[in-house]
Amino acid sequence: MATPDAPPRSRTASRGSRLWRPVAAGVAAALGGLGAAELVAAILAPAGSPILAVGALVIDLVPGWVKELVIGLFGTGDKAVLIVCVVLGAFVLAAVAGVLESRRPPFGRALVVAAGALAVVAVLTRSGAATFDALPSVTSMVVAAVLLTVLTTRLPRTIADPNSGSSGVDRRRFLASTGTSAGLGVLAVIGGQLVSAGTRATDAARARFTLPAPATAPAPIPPGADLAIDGLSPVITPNLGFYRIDTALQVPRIDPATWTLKVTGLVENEVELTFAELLALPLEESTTTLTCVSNPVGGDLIGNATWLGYPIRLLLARAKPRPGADMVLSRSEDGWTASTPLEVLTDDRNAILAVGMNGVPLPLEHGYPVRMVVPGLYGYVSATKWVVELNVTRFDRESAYWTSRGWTERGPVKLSSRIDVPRAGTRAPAGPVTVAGVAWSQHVGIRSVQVQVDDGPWNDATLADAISADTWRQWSWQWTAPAGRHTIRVRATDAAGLVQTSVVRDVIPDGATGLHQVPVTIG
Ligand SMILES: Nc1nc2c(c(=O)[nH]1)N[C@H]1C(S)=C(S)[C@@H](COP(=O)(O)O)O[C@H]1N2
Ligand SMILES: [Mo]
Repeated sequence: MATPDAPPRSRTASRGSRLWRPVAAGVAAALGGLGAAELVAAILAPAGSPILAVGALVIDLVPGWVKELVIGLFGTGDKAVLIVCVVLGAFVLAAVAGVLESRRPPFGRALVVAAGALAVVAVLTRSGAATFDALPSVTSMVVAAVLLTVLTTRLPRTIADPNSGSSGVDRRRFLASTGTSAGLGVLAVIGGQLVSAGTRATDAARARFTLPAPATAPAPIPPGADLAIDGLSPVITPNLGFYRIDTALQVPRIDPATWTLKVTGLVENEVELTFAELLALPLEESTTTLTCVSNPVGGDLIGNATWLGYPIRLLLARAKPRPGADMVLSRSEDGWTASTPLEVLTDDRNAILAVGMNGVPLPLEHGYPVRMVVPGLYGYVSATKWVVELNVTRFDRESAYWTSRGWTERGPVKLSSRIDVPRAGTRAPAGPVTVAGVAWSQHVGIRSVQVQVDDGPWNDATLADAISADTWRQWSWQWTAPAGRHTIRVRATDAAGLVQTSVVRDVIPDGATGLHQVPVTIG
């Protein structure tokens, strides 16, 4: 009696599993891909999470009433709901991809690639996105496509014929690989969350921390220091536009509550300072232009900021360097080192342990909670970010990260100048053209700037007011431009009378030289 019912029932069952398995394969592939993406995002490209980017894109695209509805229904849980929806959406697509791939390969893979491309678009259309931020999405696309291919080829062949043998082995193999992919994906998501939790905690600590006021009123920046010319670098570089150079693949996340700075080595007294102790010291504000030795002529690896910090010379005075010491090897939390001449850290310049940058706590990528800022030296021998140790030592005993890699032991900044406007390749009508830029020779100062057109005479530029010898100085020159192709060239003279050299040298081993020149077409 039961026999007539059996065939239809088994057909239903097999149709069920026919769908169930490719769906599982698709979802497992998606989990593997998304997990890989979240891990890569957490470690390498925090702005690159495809899930968050697609979520943000959805926020931008959905009509206002949907947003209101979701906020009305879920309140502050709206973001979580959005993320769950994006993930569910990804799973639905993945399920479809699984079925497609098992029936009409390679259409499943094509769908995965299309979804990956959508994620890339979502990531790259976020404001401030860099090309690199696409890495997690591309990773997820590749991982998901590969997993999908592997898993669908492992679908038990017995589905087509439930009565043929060896179904158990196939099924187990399929379940094992699907389960492994899904499980690794989930683990990767969790790993990514753990990694980014560190960043969030540091961000939160930084947000809670208010900078102490400077102990003495800082010298005001003269209003005439900024010529406010369109296209000319502002005299103070905003933190967001400040160049960033370091070897840290992942920005060190330091809990200021546990941060300490140790002064060690050839000293009478080893000193250890906590963050709270540092903040309680009289801090001072000073404006210093930071430059990278890798800055090519005309390059933008230079920025000027107002730093709040404590003079290193006062800390060293407490530690009392022993006779014979001539260098301080500063070390960052991630092991990077810089060797700075002891005399530069003990003379009267504003070499500081900085905690503030342009009125806010140091941004994470600029050294939070504490970095060094030393006027007059390139960053590689002075500007240690995330600093945790000052080891007083000797140049003949120790070398630092870059000085043991072919860069010179001492790195004073070279006198240099740059044309900001007009930009290279500008076309402008004949007549008045404003030529403007910046010139620098930190801790020496700029005396004059001159501009030359083609092989003509050198013309004196107008200088903006100097903030101090430790900062760059804006300049401008009014040019009555005749029609034709021209080359504009700039050179500076420092406060000691040294004229910037026209000899062209590469950045390695101690900084580029040569004159910045800009070709323009007039008429
Ligand atoms: N910990 C650490 N500090 C560092 C570096 C680094 O790689 N690691 N790079 C240095 C170099 S080469 C320069 S030019 C400056 C750049 O500082 P900024 O990224 O704040 O502009 O930081 C210096 N401090
Ligand atoms: Mo640098």
